[in-house]
Amino acid sequence: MKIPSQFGFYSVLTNPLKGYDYITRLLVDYRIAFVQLRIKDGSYDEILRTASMMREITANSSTKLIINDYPEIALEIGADGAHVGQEDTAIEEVRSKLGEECIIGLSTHSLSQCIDACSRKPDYIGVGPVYPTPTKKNPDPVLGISIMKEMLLNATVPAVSIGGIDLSNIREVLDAGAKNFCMVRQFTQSDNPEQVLKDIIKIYNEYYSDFY
Ligand code: 3NM
Repeated sequence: MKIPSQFGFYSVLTNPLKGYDYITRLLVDYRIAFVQLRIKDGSYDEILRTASMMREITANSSTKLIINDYPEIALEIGADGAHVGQEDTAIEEVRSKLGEECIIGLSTHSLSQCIDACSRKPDYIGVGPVYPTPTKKNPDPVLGISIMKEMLLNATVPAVSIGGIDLSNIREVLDAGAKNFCMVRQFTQSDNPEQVLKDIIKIYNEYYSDFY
């Protein structure tokens, strides 16, 4: 397997308050396994420039860089991987463009999508939204903890829980067996993201001692 089944915090960045460069450096310093660039309303050039800058920061680090929605940018800047949604370019096409070495993630929003996605052999799947989220423009119906749990039990590739997860409910997500999670808004929109990151790590280490 290209990536471990347990990698903890997977950070997705959309308009981070402190800037893409600051947050990416922070994630590298704390050895966070993944940083995903997810710009929904930028021009191709802006996304390309931001992605290149993040590539420089993550190069030779243990933090893998994933580009959301733009596999061609992932290819151009030599990112570690690409993430696609259910409506985006089919994973088979992305795989043939980016090659076997590339990490490819696929979002799933129901048990049937989870089972179908796993059969198409992404390197990991997203499972969400676990809770209501204002971060995504047209979010799929909320899964809740019990459907998330069912999806995690049925996933045959590494899975990362996403959607509405914050410091107030992360223990519920971990209690249900999630080993990997995203927390977009609370982390990226904080004026003290380092403190949020420390809090995330502290809680995660309560469940998986000395993971970080
Ligand atoms: N994907 P926050 S939910 C980017 O359901 C994204 O696949 C989702 O942001 C999915 O942590 C989501 O701020 C937004 O709720 C997550």
